[in-house]
Order: sequence, then structure tokens, then C-alpha cells
Amino acid sequence: MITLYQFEPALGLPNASPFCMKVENYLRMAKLPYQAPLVSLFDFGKAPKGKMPYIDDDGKVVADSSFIIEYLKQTHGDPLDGWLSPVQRAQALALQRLMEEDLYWAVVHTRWIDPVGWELTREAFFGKLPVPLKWVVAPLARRGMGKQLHGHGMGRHSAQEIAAIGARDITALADFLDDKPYFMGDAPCSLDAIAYAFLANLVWVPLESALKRHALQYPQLLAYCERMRERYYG
Ligand SMILES: N[C@@H](CCC(=O)N[C@@H](CS)C(=O)NCC(=O)O)C(=O)O
Repeated sequence: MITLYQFEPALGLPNASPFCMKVENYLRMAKLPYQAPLVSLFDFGKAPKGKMPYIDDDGKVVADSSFIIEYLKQTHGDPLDGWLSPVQRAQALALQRLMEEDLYWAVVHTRWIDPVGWELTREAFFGKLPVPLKWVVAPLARRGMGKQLHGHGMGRHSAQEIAAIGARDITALADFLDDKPYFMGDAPCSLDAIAYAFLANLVWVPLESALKRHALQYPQLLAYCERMRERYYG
């Protein structure tokens, strides 16, 4: 049995971590049975790479959402991506990188650095901690995310510049999806596990950011999230 270790639900989503939600989406889309014990935000010390998610498949531990999906494809079959052409695979990889290596950091900024977003994040992730612990842990975690953003490079831009970078990513996703039901056409593929995770984490989170406002301008993105939710979580 596959055990998926991921954070507990937050911000009204199955997972407020797009990387965790990506793997759960994939498991559901590939119809792989799994169990998912919830891991508190403060208790992921066992994560092999210090980040969530990771899986344990009957003793085989795999960390990192993309390595997990590669492993699942190799050991349990690849029911989603077999039909993709080399060009579609290249497009899917480019869009994956856009979401995971660029848009993700813009979203991190809206949640952890932007003062309005931070109010919500602090309550959602640290609200249950007893006082005074939460007043110590929450700023420390925020500082850690700030360092990661700086190390990535995104954190060196102004809030307006970051919003503009993220908005361009969102527009590219909306234009690529266009009027198709799924990102690569009429059938879902593993890119949809990623796209649904990242888009739901933008449009369904109760955080009124410039990024969310930009995403809400595209009805196809909202319809897509509804379509994915109905099909895989309905
Ligand atoms: N490349 C990793 C990224 C995972 C990741 O960034 N996870 C975040 C949650 S969204 C995390 O665990 N962050 C904790 C930290 O950075 O301390 C993957 O694809 O799984």
C-alpha cells in the first residue's frame, strides 16, 4: 500500500501545499490506492529531503513530488501519459517548470511575505499553537521562507514586480489551456495533476492577492478547477 505523507488540509483545500496536492491528484487520477496520514506542519522532520511530500510504498521511501510520480509510473504503470507526443511532453515539462520553479515562489511571496497574506497564513498554519509558542515559531518560519525566496531570487524583486511575474505565468497557463477541457487536450495527463494543484491553490484560497485577482479573470481556469474537482474529488 502506498502511504502519502503530506500536510493536513488548510485554507479550504485538500492541501495548501501545491506539491502535496499534486501527488494526491496524481494518485487519484492514476487510480492507485493510497492512505494519507496527516502530518502536522511542525512534524515533518522525517521527510527525507526536509520538504513535503514523500511516500512510502511498502518500505520504499521516495521524496519529491516529481521523483514520486516518476517512481509510480515505473512501478505501477503509466496510465496517464502514454499518449503524449514528444512535443507534448516537452510542452508539459516547460509548463511544469513554469508552475513549480516560478509561479510557486510568487505564491509563496503572497502567503508568507505580503502583510495581508501573512495574517491569513499565520492563522491557518500556526493559529492552533499555544501562546507564546506561536509568537516565536511563526516569525521564525516566516524568516526561513524569506531566506528561501531570497536564495531563489524571486525575493529580491519588489511586490509589484513579483505580482507581474506571476501574472505572466497565469496568463500563459490560461492561454495554453484556452477552451480545452484538459491541458493537453480531451484527456487528462499528469500535467493536470500539477496544474490543478497550483491553480486551486490560487483561485480557491481565501487570500485576496493580485495573483488571485489576475487568475479570476480567466473563466477557463475556474471551469478547469471545477472540472478536475468533480472528476477526481466529487
Ligand atoms: N521539489 C519539491 C518541493 C516541495 C516543497 O517545496 N514543499 C514545501 C511545501 S509546498 C515544503 O515542504 N516546505 C517546507 C520548507 O521549505 O521548510 C517537490 O516537488 O516535492
